[in-house]
Amino acid sequence: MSEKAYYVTTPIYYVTAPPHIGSAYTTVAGDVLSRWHAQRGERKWYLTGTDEHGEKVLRSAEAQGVSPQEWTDKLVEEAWKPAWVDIDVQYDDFIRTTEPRHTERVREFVQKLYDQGDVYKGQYEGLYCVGCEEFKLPADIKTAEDGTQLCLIHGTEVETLSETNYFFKLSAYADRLLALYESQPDFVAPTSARNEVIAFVKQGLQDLSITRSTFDWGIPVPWDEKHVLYVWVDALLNYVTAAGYGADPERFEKLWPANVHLVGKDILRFHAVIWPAMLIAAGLPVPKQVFAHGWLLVGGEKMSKSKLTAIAPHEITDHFGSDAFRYYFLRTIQFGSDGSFSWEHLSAVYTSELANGLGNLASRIAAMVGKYFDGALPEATDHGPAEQALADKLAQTVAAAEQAIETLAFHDALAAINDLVGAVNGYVSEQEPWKVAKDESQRERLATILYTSAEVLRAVAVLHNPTMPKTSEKLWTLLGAEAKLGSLADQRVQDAGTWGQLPAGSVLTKGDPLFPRLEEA
Ligand code: ME8
Repeated sequence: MSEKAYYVTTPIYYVTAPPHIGSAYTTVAGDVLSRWHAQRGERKWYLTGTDEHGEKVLRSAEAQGVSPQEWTDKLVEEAWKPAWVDIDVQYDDFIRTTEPRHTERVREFVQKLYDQGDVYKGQYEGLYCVGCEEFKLPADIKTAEDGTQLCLIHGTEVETLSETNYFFKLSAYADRLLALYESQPDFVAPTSARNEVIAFVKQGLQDLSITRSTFDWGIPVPWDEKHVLYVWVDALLNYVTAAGYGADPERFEKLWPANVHLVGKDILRFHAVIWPAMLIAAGLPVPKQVFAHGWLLVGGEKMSKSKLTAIAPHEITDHFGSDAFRYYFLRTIQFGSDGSFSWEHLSAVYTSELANGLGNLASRIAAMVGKYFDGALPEATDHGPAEQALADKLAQTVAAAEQAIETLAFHDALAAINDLVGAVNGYVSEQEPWKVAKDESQRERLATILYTSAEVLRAVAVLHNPTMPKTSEKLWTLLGAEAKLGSLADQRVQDAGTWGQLPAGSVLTKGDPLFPRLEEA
């Protein structure tokens, strides 16, 4: 393995409670992206994990009356990893910040910054939100009617800290950060996030307190063990420690720099300001991109564990299955914007696009090939303008989907594929194969209609495989494609638009519906 892998990461999540669909949203996006690159035949590496130090996790463990290590061990194994199985996420690595492979490298990293004079001792006086684990600026705070100061994100009261801590000279990196945003224009995406970050850095940066001394649940600071590292410095380093930084140079070279860090917009500044500054200070390359997506909202506010508005992923997958979950969130919310979840909307999209759209089309085609051709796909000997229009549409769809994924516009890619399915449904309605079948002299037309429809479904299976792997496998089986074309995993997205790949003679079988109707589920 010498070639650089496409390396995609999610935030590492605080283990204070089981995951909800907000954390699942980022994790699905990362999984689809990494599977898409695998489907292109590229090497890829998908990292997720858990952020286990800091006051927030400590307090949640204390509330349970257990040690933070016991608490995180239990939640990771019993809640987090199983949730990723529920939504069919295949990560290549799962890092926990309490693992020695992480803590040891983190200590080396900060020692390096200290030795080279980027860290000094000082006094922190200011506000802190434990929910964000963030030192807050006046602009991040709102004042309630009774005068309490509230975090804009959590709506909870911020705390006043007065601590002697070690500081990282973040302010010295503002110019280098601005130069980075200039020379690497895609470093922060989408554009709204980029503009926000640039405006923030242009105001000037304050040095960052990188240690805490009022509790001990964290990585001890190597030169002064009365302090633990600030949880965000610890957490951000997961992206390099998991990739072998300081431990496995060969592996590090194949993975770093990451192609994209997927993050929610709540943690954009950490990733687009503090993180590149830390990397520049250490002489390491910065990631190619930090992409900030929006929030899943409930009643207009960010869904969150602390506000009890959390929905567990399995509540949805139990009824709709993991593929519908994956499809729904990426299809209906523009990646980069906020979106609201509702059961009614999910049911409506499931029924119209999945059950009645793709599912019904596949079963109708398989049923007609069964009925009129004993299940063996006939040859298309009468390929005319209507068929060519679909072949052209397929090629355009592949190009559009590829381009959309390139910019992480999952919603556009899935819209294009859904549109293609709609076009085949329209074609079948217009061509009325069930009527054509009544006329023996029209056998070639009938054969052509069914071949054409099945051939587009062949490509749909490939295009949907990263998003809906279980359904795509079922579709591949329904089409009898494996016998002649090999496994679905070996099909290449970029070749999916080449017409005429599904061989005549493939044996179609109707099987169970791809998407059971909701009343049957
Ligand atoms: O911030 N809508 O962890 P976290 C969309 N440990 N995405 C959401 C969401 C919502 N309602 N709620 C959470 C942390 N997310 C740190 C990260 S990384 C070095 C350390 C997603 O458990 C979104 O990706 O609070 C958000 O950025 C992340 O979960 C925050 O997870």
